[in-house]
Amino acid sequence: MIEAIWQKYDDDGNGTLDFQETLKFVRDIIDENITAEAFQDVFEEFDTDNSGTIDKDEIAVFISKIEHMFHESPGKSTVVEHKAPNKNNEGL
Ligand SMILES: [Ca+2]
Ligand SMILES: [Ca+2]
Repeated sequence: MIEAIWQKYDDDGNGTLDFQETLKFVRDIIDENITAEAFQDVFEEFDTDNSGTIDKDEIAVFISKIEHMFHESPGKSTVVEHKAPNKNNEGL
């Protein structure tokens, strides 16, 4: 997954995502209307070594937190939304 992100968003191919590249990624997957100002704080939070770029270790943390934001289930990984018994084998 991370490799795919890099291929898509590391525009200059230098192996890290700079602010603009990361912003593009975030706009695509989280919030297309997020402002650069609003994202600045997020970027700095995840740029844990303060290099000014996001490397693959940093994006891994980022993604895990994003996923947590999206699936706000408290800790349980077993998500069974469709409890209805599959009576007639239709629908899949
Ligand atoms: Ca780059
Ligand atoms: Ca960094």
